[in-house]
Amino acid sequence: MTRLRIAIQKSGRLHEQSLQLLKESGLHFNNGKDQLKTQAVNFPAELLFLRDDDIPQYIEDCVADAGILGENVVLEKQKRNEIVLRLGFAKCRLSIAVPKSEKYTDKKWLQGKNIATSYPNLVKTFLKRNNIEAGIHEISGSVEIAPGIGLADAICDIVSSGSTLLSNGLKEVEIVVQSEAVLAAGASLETEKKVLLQELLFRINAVQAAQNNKYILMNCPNEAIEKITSVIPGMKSPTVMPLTKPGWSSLHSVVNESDFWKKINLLKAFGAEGILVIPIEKMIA
Ligand code: PRT
Ligand code: ZN
Repeated sequence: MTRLRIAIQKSGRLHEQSLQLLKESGLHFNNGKDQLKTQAVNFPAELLFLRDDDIPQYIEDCVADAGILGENVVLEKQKRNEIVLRLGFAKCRLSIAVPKSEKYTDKKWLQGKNIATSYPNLVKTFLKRNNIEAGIHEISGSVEIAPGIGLADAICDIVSSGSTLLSNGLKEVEIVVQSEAVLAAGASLETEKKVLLQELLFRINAVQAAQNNKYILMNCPNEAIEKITSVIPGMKSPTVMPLTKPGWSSLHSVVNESDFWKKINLLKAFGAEGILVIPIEKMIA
């Protein structure tokens, strides 16, 4: 039986959310974090637990068919991987940082300097794009201490809140790439695996759409129905049901999470009352 082999991080920042996303997509696994791999009980898939840095090579070598990992790692490793879907979690950026005391005005500051990083390929590309020649000192961890111990003039590392830079006396000066968790897949999957990957993508899309939208219901005077519909048209159109109170209806629709607070005031102004907002589990257009 053909199984889609999906690599996820064994432990670390991406592990929990990767597993959660697959679970919400309806894939159930016999728990297996301590194992190397585990099979889904209700979908032809197998999970491989790996270090995130190893996933691109496993995908290129067809040991894994797909993987969930940081875009930063996919871009750095330059293997035959295709990003098939952005997953919206583990957002961060790969940035260049210099000691706070430095007067950094523009990229020319980097000319002739030494940059410590775990991302030599991405730094190389960035320097080339900006016509800067600088040394790259590749180290695998604790990059942020490099300037302090005299190993480098600047660093290029992952930043999310910025507090690591701050506590090491550094300031972020250039963003090299933005990143988030992505689903990557092999460049030439066999047909049966492609079909399974499409099924997985369909399910993840339904989960993502649901997370971005809310089910909304409210009571409203009948004369407001048209105006409310123009604000929250929903998937096709809202559902309207009469209340036992004459002249009033219950209106049900779907609203995008990001617009919600903007729209709620409008709905109230149109006369909506008793507004309820409910999470959606899956959403298929
Ligand atoms: O063991 P394994 O090799 O699998 O894991 P890892 O230690 O290499 O990776 P891990 O678990 O730290 O990160 C996995 C992925 O999460 C990264 O490749 C990024 O895509 C993403 N991610 C998101 C981050 C961060 N946010 C992040 N803040 N990865 C690392 N950091 C580190 C960063 O290196 C720095 O040390 O956190 C520090 C900065 O954080 P702030 O909040 O202080 O700015
Ligand atoms: Zn790693």
